[in-house]
Amino acid sequence: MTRSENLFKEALCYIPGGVNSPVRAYGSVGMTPRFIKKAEGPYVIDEDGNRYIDYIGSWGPMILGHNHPAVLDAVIKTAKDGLSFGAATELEVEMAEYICKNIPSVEMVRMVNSGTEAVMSAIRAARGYTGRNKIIKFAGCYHGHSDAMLVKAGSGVMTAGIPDSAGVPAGCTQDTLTAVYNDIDSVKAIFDEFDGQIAAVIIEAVAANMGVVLPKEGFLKELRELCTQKGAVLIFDEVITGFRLAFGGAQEYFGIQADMVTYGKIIGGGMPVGAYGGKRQIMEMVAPAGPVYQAGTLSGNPVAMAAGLTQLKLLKENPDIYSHMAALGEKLFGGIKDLLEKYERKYPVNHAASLGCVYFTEQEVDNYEKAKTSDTNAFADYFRFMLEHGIHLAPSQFEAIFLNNAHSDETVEETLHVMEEYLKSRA
Ligand code: KE4
Repeated sequence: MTRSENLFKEALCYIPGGVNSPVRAYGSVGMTPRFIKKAEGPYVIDEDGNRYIDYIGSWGPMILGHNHPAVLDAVIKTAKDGLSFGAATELEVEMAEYICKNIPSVEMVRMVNSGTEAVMSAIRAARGYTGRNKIIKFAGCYHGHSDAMLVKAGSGVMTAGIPDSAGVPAGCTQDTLTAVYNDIDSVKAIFDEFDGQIAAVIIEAVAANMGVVLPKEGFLKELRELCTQKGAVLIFDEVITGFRLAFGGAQEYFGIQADMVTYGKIIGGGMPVGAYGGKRQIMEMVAPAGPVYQAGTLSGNPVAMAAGLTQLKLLKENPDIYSHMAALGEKLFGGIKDLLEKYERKYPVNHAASLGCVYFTEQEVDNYEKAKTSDTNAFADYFRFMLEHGIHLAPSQFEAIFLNNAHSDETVEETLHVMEEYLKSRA
């Protein structure tokens, strides 16, 4: 048995499903999950010494590549002064100021410890600010695992085919209404039915938890106008897209300003960090400034702030990182499209900047229902081949390929070579 197999056997005795997050269990691809020992740049190395070109990147945080020396140094240096105080620190102020000065729509921001916590808190603030209860989300979008968001969610919920989730009382989801991604009429219908009751609309401006689905031309603009007209808070969940699609995230990439934004992943540099922010009049509802309660023992942890701030500063000071990743995105996803055409596979490839995916279905995918037509067994076969040939992809059709700045023409060419070997072997 390999070390990964042994470790998984042991893990299954002590951790539900053997993992601390469901998608890591490789459930939908029918393999033993690889236990990763270390990582460097574009690579991860598993416990058996196998090296892979990595396209998970910890699900987005490792945008500079794994173990960037400057981020690592900042963590070590800060840790030497103490790991956590449960008191205010200068680093928290620096992080908050940095985000507010660089993201035009964010006038105030609160740090938390995960994307889930960021979304849960943003929704509570929006409800407190508007005095309304209903929330609109989109089928296939994933906004973390807080009760109210586990309705037609993407990511691991979609991967596991869990209709929603056990343990979530109807009372927690009765105010969560689901619209169809890219269908503005489905949003208008909900606003008409629940006129005056909608506190917020939350969306992934590029949906990256049902595979990758891009907003149709004009969709986000219409959503912005509708929320303004109805007095509903527009929340961009930028846990994935934040500081990835551009330094200013989806708001910059699409030129649309949300009322609130949630962050995670990249702003932590690999450490557990989330944040939510937006207009001052909304954020001043949050305790202790206002009546919306939210708290966290490790929120704004200095070591995590040091990692995140170092990463954000490197991204801002080196804008060519974004053009580099965009070019690699064109090379990788364009190359995959060319190969699929060469081997007469009519699978769509969706991508935006450094995010993308191949759908194992023969129709364009612009929403949840179409994403669900994918042949997940065919995906699993592709995943296994790629992994066995040194390419570490997300173990689910309903996740994204994450490029990072440590990838290169060489790693992309190697990936395309393996992809062609796969297509050739299944021709
Ligand atoms: P976390 O609580 O996992 O930090 O963030 C939740 C979240 C919120 N919003 C969006 C748009 C997200 O993509 C996520 C989490 N992303 C998944 C990847 N699809 C995390 C991977 C996992 O669950 O293990």
